[in-house]
Amino acid sequence: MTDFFPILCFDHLEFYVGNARQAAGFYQTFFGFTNTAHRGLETGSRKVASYLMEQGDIRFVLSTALSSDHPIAQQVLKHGDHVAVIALEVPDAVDAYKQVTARGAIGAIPPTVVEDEHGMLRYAAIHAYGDVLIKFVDRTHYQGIFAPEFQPPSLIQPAISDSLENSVPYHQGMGLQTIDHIVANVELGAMDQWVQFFADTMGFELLVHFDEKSISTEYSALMSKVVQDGSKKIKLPINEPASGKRKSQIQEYLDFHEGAGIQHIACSTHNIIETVIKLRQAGVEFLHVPLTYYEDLEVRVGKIKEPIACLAELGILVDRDQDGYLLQIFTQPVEDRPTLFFEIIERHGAQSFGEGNFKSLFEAIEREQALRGNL
Ligand code: TYF
Ligand code: FE
Repeated sequence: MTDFFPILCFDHLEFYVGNARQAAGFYQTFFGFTNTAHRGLETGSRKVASYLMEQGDIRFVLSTALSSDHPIAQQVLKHGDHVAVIALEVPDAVDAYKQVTARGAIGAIPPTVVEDEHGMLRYAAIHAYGDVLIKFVDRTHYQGIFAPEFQPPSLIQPAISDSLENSVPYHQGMGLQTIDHIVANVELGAMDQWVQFFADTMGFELLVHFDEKSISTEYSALMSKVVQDGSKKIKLPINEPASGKRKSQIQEYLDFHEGAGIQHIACSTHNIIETVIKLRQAGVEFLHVPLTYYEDLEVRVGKIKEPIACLAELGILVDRDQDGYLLQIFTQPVEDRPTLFFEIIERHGAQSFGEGNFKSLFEAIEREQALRGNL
């Protein structure tokens, strides 16, 4: 299959949150992001305050409403803090929008141009699963740090940026490099429609497919399909609940998130051991893996560069496919609702998603679900 329009990379993810200033502090302290730009009352933004958080090539924008009647406030009331926008950088946002809407995508923001002294930024957006928007951002004629209204924090918040410079060496943060994939949970029966949506409107292809049998454990079950663009840079797995003895982890998400949405963001690192040591030191909590997982690890995955004792101590999982191996680890949910979590991943050739770890992983998730009183 060929793409209907080129995609350069993930541009950013926008989170809608209840308190963007505090969320910025969380992603700074726990995950090692740096606040590189801000908009708010001080920069002339009267309705929304946003913090641009950067690490490696990853950009998160944390946005909050400044009044209760703003749509961001209403979406946060429903979902809690959540990922609301997947922004993709494209060479031509008008063309991307025309292509996808002509093929059936529902427009959310028609092609728009915003301008400041740094040039013209073009964008447009369409509706995807749940309340998530897919935004096309065209930076061809824009040289500013992020977007009009955003200013470097040092100009407006000397106290925060001073303390930042004295903290972690923040160009590297915890070593997170890129967004590897972004996973959505959708309602029972909706997965295939969303796979079809990405194929029909964006020309994405189906990469892999896991059915109930491959990933159902005693209690929890789910189905998953992965779509990706032609350049293989944009990988979007989509999960739906399947029936098991107890409520599927996907159903638990849907209940607490009140509908479909983003379940996890996988961030790549070149050195997962160093990254996880730093994240743990900062206070990030990960899923607990039983030590038995490591007993026959080398038999299952063969020779790897990393010392297994070290992986066991940190709770890092390993899987191998025909192209190589990968290391991965999952955080606990980062919200009070059991919704969004993060994955840290280091790929050594493998382009898959850790299927060999599904059983151990889902059993670990189920132990956490049980602690939450999941029935
Ligand atoms: O993205 C993936 O497919 C892997 C595995 O609830 C996974 O990270 C799938 C479902 C899930 C947690 C992890
Ligand atoms: Fe993943």
